[in-house]
Amino acid sequence: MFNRRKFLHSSVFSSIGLFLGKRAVAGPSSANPIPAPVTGHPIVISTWDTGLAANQGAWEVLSKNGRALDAVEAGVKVTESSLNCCVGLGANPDREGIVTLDACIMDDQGNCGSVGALERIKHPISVARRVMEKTPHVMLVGSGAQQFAVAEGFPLEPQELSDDAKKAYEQWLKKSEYKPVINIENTKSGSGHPTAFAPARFDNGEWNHDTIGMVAMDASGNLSGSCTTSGMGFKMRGRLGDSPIIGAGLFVDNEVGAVTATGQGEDVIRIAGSHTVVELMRHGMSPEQACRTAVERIIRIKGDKAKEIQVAFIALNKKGETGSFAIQKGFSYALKNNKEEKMVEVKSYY
Ligand code: SD4
Repeated sequence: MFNRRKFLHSSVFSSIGLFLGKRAVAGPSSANPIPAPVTGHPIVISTWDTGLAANQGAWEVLSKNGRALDAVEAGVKVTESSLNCCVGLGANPDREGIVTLDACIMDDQGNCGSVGALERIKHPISVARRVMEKTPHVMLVGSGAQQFAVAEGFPLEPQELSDDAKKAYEQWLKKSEYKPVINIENTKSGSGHPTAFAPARFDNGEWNHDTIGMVAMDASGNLSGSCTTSGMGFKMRGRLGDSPIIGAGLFVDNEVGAVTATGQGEDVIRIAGSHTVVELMRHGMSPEQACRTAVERIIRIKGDKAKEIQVAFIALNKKGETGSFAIQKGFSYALKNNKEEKMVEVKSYY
C-alpha cells in the first residue's frame, strides 16, 4: 500500500533536514531522548481479566518473533470469538436490541484503521486492519463498513442475540434506564466498571466489561495496538465511544509508546485520552505517571461527576515498561512476557 506517512517524511522532512541537521528532524530534545527499544524482549498487555486469554493468543505470534501488529490482531480475536464474554457478537445490544461493534488497530509506522457501528461481523478488528491496509481511509462506519467487510470475504453472521444478551436486554427493557451508573456490587469481581446505561452484566456477574484494548512490543522492539468493543450496553443507536477512535481508545507512536483505554468512552474522547498519555510519556513521564495525569485531567473536567464513571488507561513504553491508572478501584490488566504471565492490580484515584 502507498504509505503517505513515509512519503511525507521523505519528501518534506528530508529536505528540511538538509537545512536543520539530523537532530532537528529526529524530534526529541537531548533532555528527553527517545529510549532505546528493549529488543529481544516481547511483551503484551491488555485490559481486564479477559486479557489473560487474549495475551496467550498474542503470544503465539510474539514468541515466534512475529510482528506486534499480527499479535494484537490475533490476541483480541480470541476475545471477539469468546461466547463467554462481553466483546463481539455475543455482547449486549444497543437500546434497539441490535449488537453494534467498534474496533481499531494501529501499527508501528503510524498506519491505522477503524470500524464503527459494524453489525453481524464476527471479527471487527480484522475489518479495521483491512481498512488500514486496503483503503485510502482510516475509518468506515455502519452499513458502509459492513459492505466493505462482506466484499473482503467476511461472512455475515445471523442477526440474533446470544442467550445471555437476550436475557440482559429483556431485563433492561423493564426499566429502560438511560443513565451511566457504576454497579460495583453487580459484578462478580466488583470491578467497578461503569455499567453504562444499565448493568453490562447481571447478577451472575460474568460480564462486567465490554471492551478489550491490547498493546504489544515485538522482539524487534516495534509497537502496535488494538481495541475492540460492543460499546456501552443499551447505548443509543448510532452511538460511538472512544474504542474506534484513533487517539482516544488507542494510540501508538513507535518512538515513544502505545496506550489503550477502557471505560466511559465519552470522557476518554474529551481529552483525546490515549494520545494524551503517549504525549506525556514523550515528555518524560513513566507509563503510570502518564496514565495518572490523564485520569486527573478527566477528573478536573468532570468534577464531582467523576465519582460516577470509570476510565482506565494502560500504557507500554519503548523500554518495555508498563503502567496504568484508573478513576475507580477494581481495574486490572493482564501482562505477558518471557518471564511471567499475570494480572496487575491498578491504582485508582478513588
Ligand atoms: C465505550 N470504552 O464504548 C468503551 C466501553 C468500555 O469496557 O471500555 N467498556 O465507551
